[in-house]
Amino acid sequence: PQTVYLKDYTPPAYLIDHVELDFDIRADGTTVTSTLAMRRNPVATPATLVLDGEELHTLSVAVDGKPATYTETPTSLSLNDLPAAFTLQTVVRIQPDHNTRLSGLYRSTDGYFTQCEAQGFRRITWFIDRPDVMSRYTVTLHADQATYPVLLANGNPVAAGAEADGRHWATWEDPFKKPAYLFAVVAGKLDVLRDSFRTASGREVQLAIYVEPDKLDQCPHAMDALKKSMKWDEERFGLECDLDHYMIVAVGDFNMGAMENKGLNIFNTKYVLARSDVATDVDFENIDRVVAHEYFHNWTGNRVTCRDWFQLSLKEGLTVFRDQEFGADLHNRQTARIREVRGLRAAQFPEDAGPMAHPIRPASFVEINNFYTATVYEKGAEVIRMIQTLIGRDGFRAGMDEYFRRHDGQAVTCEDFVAAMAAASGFDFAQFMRWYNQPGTPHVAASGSFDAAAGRYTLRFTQSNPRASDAAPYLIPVRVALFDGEGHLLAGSEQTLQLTATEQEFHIDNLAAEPVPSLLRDFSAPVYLDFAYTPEQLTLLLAHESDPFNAWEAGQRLASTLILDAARAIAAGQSPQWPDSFAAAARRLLQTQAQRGAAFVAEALTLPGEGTLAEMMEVVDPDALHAARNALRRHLAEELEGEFSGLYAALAISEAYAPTAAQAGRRALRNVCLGYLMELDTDAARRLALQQFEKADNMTDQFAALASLANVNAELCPQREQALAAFYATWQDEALVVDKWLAVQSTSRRPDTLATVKALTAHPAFDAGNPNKIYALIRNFGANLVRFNAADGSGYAFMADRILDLHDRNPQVASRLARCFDRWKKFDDTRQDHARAALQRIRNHPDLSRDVLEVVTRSLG
Ligand code: HT7
Ligand code: ZN
Repeated sequence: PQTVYLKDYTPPAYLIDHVELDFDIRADGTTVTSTLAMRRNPVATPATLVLDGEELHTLSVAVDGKPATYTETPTSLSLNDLPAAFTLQTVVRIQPDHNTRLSGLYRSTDGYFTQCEAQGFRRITWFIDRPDVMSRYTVTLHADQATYPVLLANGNPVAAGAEADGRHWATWEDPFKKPAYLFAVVAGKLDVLRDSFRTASGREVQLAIYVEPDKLDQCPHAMDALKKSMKWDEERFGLECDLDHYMIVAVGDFNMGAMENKGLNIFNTKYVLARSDVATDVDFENIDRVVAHEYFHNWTGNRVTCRDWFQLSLKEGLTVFRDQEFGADLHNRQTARIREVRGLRAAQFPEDAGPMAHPIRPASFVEINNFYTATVYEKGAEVIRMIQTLIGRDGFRAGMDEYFRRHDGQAVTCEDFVAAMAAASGFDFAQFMRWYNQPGTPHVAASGSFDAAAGRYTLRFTQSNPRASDAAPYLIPVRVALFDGEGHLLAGSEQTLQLTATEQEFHIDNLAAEPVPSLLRDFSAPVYLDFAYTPEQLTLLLAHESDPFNAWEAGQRLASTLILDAARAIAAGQSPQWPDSFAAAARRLLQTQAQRGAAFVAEALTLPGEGTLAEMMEVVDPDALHAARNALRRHLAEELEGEFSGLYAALAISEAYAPTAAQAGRRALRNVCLGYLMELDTDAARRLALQQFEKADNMTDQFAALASLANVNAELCPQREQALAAFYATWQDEALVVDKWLAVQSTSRRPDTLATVKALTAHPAFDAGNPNKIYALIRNFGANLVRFNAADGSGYAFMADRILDLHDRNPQVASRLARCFDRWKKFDDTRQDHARAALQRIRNHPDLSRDVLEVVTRSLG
């Protein structure tokens, strides 16, 4: 397969001013008639017109109304000798009912849906399918009226009517120019929840959420989130909705989370449907964030879009940053930041250290779908956050204003964005641009020394990039503060240091005694930071640091050291040792929950994940690591049983369920307590979990109880069997809850998890064509460090089978599964041999999809 390079970008030879599309949707196929008003691009060198297409059956091609001569390959249609401006009409037949890739126009249970980002539009009609070709669209849909009563497209409805044979039609017009990836149509039998929003300038926007029949009672939260997002964007960034109609359509078959098509967002049901008995607090919060994310794209992505797909982080990093800020304002800023960093360390840091490492703006790709990654999204958001840290919130807002003033209606590059920020703030971002172009997570080693005579504290920093040893030094903002030995913040010590060189030092004067430095507060840069903290210093920061992130971070550092030491001991056949000080610090944390907030304490008591810890090991021993982490959990449970039981009782909520930050925090901490009590492996704890499972009036508590029971590895655990069976019996008709049931089994610690997962692939609950089911059961198993990386290679072999089973049917999802192998080279030789064999078996498969081939080739490389 061909590699595409950023350096080869050239402007399109032709532009398309207007697109008229007619969809004749029938059971045996859809006929798409496309009429394009085209002209030569004045800034491009004249060339053959090459249109993109995939799985299209061409019926006719005409230029200015006359049949045209053209050359067709499976993926291109070329025409020569064209006038400067002309109308190109093509008629194609497509088969959405057989489109299992869920890209282009495809069938799902309740009708027809589209997904065009990144390159799905070419699966609908011949087109110049690239984001810098922006056009106005008029779209007409024809379909059977009884089966598909709802006909939607981007923009505004302009006309509709009935046709012969019980069919009907509707025409939509989008007043905004857009790239083809933002195109969408829907034809289905759907219920709708309607509302409206009055913008700051007084325009009325009609809002609608379309869902499968009988799910309207699960829509109000998403509608609420939409209205909150619209208001927030006006208040924080002065950005108003430009549309008359803003529609969200939920579909159960969807490769990713949601899609920001102009005025017609299409969402995975997972990010729309919620009711307290079927969705957890985390689900509610995710819905807020994803609804906001897609809405925010209307400005950062749609009004100003990407010049080419290498610039993907231009819209995604910025929009993730915006949805993070919205989520922090709406819920809990402290824990939002902690969770963002937890997620970054679990997914992006390993990616940046593995075979798929790439800068937030990649220099090349084989398949663009492989670059919708944690790096482009989450590290991209961290890069935007660093810009805000460097120029301040007001400077950042001024930069955003300048960005829209310069580029509204254009397809631009990351340089354009940063140039607007520089112009508005006067800050020099030349060195900062390296964050866009270099892969890998920088390592920053810091050390401190105190000159008592001079009252001077010196902080020394060295930065390196193990993934790219030739990488030039980054501009790294490091937020710091100093504390005295009693944990008091030293007045005036809070500042943002700018690291710019490989080695650098900073002096802080007028100090009476050696301070305790708190470095990288609020996680001010996406780096690994090493500092030889003593356990006492970390305990002090955990108890006293006023920056919640760094207080949490101190606890994570303490726990990581203990777990990694314990893993080494276990591997050497010894018992782990736990200092009394750790349980004592945890006890103090529990005692301060009223002041510090339950949500914070819940996060602080959650140990670093196995994946994050594995990154810190030279050679990963998943069994020892798993045993060590669980042993520390058990140690805390034994030491703090009384506290956990007491808090569990005290945190019960008597008022009606609401997914508020306050209630969610209490539930989170209460369920952390339950989780620790379950580590005791007692019948009393299991009965408590079963009681919570049975009595819960909300999914958060029911699911937390189920998850803890699902881990029980006793010969006989009636509570476990009872809860799993009851959960499925109750929720088998709620697809998203069934996903939870699958996930809780595939993430289980139990040694028989692979056998369970295999058995579940044959269960009626599983559907090998549905991405949500595949992610719930198969990808979650791939993230189960100890079970996926079983020493006998059985996890790898199973995953290879699933990938080969799926690669042709849905390459995007298969390719995401292939990413489960990313870190295979960090394991011992035996595991590596098994993983290599599995990867080679995949790679050697004839006609392997481009998506999977790219991932597997890089992995083996
Ligand atoms: N911009 C959207 C990306 C997306 C996507 C990409 C490839 C394949 C399927 C997809 N579905 C959605 C989502 C977002 O970031 O808002
Ligand atoms: Zn996005």
